[in-house]
Amino acid sequence: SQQAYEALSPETLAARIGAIEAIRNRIGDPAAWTVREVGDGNLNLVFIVDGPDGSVVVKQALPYVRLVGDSWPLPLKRAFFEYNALIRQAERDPGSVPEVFHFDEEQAIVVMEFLAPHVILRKVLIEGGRVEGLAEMLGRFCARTLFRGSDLAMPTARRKADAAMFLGNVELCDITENLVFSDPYFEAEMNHHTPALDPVVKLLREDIDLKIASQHMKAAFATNAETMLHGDLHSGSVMVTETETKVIDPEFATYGPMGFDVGMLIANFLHAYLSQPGHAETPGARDAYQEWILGVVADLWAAFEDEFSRLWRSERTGILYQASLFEDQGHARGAEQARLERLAAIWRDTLGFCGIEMHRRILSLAHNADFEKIEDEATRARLEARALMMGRTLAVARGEITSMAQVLDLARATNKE
Ligand code: SR1
Ligand code: MG
Repeated sequence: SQQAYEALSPETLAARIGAIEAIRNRIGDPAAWTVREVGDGNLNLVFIVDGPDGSVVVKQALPYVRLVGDSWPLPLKRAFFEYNALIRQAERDPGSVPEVFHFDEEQAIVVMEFLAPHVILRKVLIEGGRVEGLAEMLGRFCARTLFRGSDLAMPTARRKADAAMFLGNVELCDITENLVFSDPYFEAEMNHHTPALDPVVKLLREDIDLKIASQHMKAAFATNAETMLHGDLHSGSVMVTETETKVIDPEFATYGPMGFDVGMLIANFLHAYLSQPGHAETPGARDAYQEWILGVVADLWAAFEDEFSRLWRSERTGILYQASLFEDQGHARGAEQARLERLAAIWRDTLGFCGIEMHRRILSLAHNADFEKIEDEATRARLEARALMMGRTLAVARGEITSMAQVLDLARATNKE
């Protein structure tokens, strides 16, 4: 559009975008649209627009961080990164993300498929709901988008162009670099935590090994431009029905290490697991539900490994570990050994990122409803302390934890402390 940027409102939306054919054709006459603003995230405006023939979601970036206000400006360009990530994710894992119908860079607007009756996964996990195929879809999504966005699969000139473009998402990377990797470990201005956690927080902030681990993970995030990441893959970025899972909100997309997305996702499942005693009513039902969550964590990693391995064997068309290098070793033994070594490196990173994400959602600016919704402060602090201690072990001992069984045992032991 030629008009200078202006934030939409439910009152102005139909007049502002009603003439766009791609939207009109899909949902019908703008004179009959009804518009609701439903954004409850930290950054953007989100509208659901219902027309006579259907509905769409209109997402618009604001020039500042919604959670904080206009004292924290944030570039509109994040809508460009979100749009570009969405179309790549749709190519690399068809059906995994909402379909995009229209993008307007100047107005920072992405118009996309309205997912219904999907709800945010975090809400489902807090309420004890289950989703068929959740782990498999998420594990496959990670493997496909991470593998196919890297030099394992892409023509390297395209990967380099994409890396250069997505590394331009500087301000959102800056949020992650500060809020995730540094703020939890000192008294940063925007931090907040449940007051009864003070002694545990003191312990963590005096922990040299943990500080070093967090900075090693930050170095990996900031400098290892391995693949296109979703960049903010937590349970608030996943929408589900009882049988379907979709991934949304890749505005933090950047080029970074594969373990980042997987680790963040697992951290959020572990928060769902460890916060359950603050939500579930009956211990029997709670125990079974917690075990279901751990099953999701295990199956997610297994699905990631399986799909990554399948792609490794069938789509290794990039400049890395070329098949021709290994041809003289019967049954491509060398390529298989290399695959296992890559997966071991991703696993170690995954644990590191997971531990750090478990900390930042309790100590930094942006928290998780999983714990925030626990009204009784003493209960919340007790459960959050467990998550902090588990996060510490994962981050610091990431090189020694070599199996998922160890992670699950650690979660079960932590849940009893
Ligand atoms: C200021 S933005 C805070 C957090 O919200 C987003 O969802 C990201 O997770 C970010 O770290
Ligand atoms: Mg988001």
